[in-house]
Amino acid sequence: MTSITCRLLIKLTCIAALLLCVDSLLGNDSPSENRRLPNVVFIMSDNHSPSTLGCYGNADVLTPNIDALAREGTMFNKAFSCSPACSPSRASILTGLLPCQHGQIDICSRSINNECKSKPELLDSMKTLPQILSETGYNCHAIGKFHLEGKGPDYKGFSSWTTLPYLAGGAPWITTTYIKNGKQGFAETNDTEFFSQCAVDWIKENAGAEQPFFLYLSYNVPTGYGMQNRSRNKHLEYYRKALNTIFYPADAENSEAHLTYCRIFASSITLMDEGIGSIMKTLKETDVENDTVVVFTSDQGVPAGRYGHFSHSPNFVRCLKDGCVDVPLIFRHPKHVEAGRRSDRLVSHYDLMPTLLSYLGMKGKLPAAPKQPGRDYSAELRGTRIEDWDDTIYFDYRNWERGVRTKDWMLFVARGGLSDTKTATHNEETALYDMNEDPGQTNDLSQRPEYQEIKNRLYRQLSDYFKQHAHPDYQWKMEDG
Ligand SMILES: [Ca+2]
Repeated sequence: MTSITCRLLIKLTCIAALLLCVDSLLGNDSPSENRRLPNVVFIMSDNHSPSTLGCYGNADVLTPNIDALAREGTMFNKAFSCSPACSPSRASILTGLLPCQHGQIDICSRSINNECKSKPELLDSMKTLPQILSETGYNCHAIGKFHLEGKGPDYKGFSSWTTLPYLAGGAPWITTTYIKNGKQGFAETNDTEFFSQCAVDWIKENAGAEQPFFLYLSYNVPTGYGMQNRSRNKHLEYYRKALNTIFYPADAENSEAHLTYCRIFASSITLMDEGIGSIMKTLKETDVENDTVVVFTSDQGVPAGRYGHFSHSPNFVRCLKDGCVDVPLIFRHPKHVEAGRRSDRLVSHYDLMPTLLSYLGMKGKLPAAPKQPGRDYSAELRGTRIEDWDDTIYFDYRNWERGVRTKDWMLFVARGGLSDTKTATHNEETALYDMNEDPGQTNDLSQRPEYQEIKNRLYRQLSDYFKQHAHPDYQWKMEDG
């Protein structure tokens, strides 16, 4: 028997297994109905806080297609990335692990010092969501920004891809240099439109296959204010007329420069939204709309004027506050995910992999090691409020800053100074916020005597958590508080 025949037999066996078990996995009441596991279209924007989406309350930015996803699906009001930077967040989504576990602790090829260097070999040794899905019979395809160190998309579980050069965080935006299955190509089109078209074409080619698919579509917008070239975005003219004040309730002044940034930012979101609309139309036309779970989120947030900062401006900072780590999160799967539901559960990107695997009936496929930080909130997708959910999440940035957030409190600890203070005054610095009284996180209580007890309790909680989870190379010698 040839190796090709062997692979074909294994693939057919996987598909047969999927067909047999799908009804019980999805909780379907009619087990005689012979259906396969659903496709998954995972759509991710770049540097995109929920505040610039209509469904999250923004009245200025046009996002009719993302708003429709929210209307027809379940939306999370309190979803967060565990890092404020692209590469670590993406690695956490793909592995279900904290940066201190998967080793992609900062943006590609950047480090503060030796202790804060990413470990590509560690990331490559971690099992990824597309690897697990492909082993279970899924056809996994990646489009757009990849931005991970180590080996390329094929080693992360994708059988085909059209992405930016793997380490590239951004692009010229007006044209697209891409890597298609290992070979470089060039397109004379705005890359948002290019990636949308790639997704539409790929779905058309694969929707009729027996094999379910996992499409990972990673846009590289809206990214930073003012980064996209304005000449190729057809929506900019609309925002020049319609947007006359900066759209965020920001701490930044309503200057012409900030307004220009906002218009470019908004037009890039609307262009992406238009692409998402064409993808949804394609799912419908290819008759797989009801058999496809669509997930929309972003890799992490962006200040967007909050704290007076605009991403990638000269004053650019990353921090662990809202505006840097808050993300939109929407799931849509007709007749399975409850439509119009809003969940207030506090969830992190590291919860996504266990949730999706559980939703697909593959909870047992979660890797046994390293210790999984993620929790399964798939019941929330089915319309059940999880009463015993622990509304506590953790943050981890470049082995330099860590944080814990509960419903009531948020504590940051940084070695050498917190990012947003910009000054390193001593070896370890903390900030504590009362999330009920000060949801904007402007009043640091960490030095106030009356808050020492809560600060110390959270500090111990944070320290214990990272002792349990961090790779030995990323262990801190945190004091017990
Ligand atoms: Ca990003």
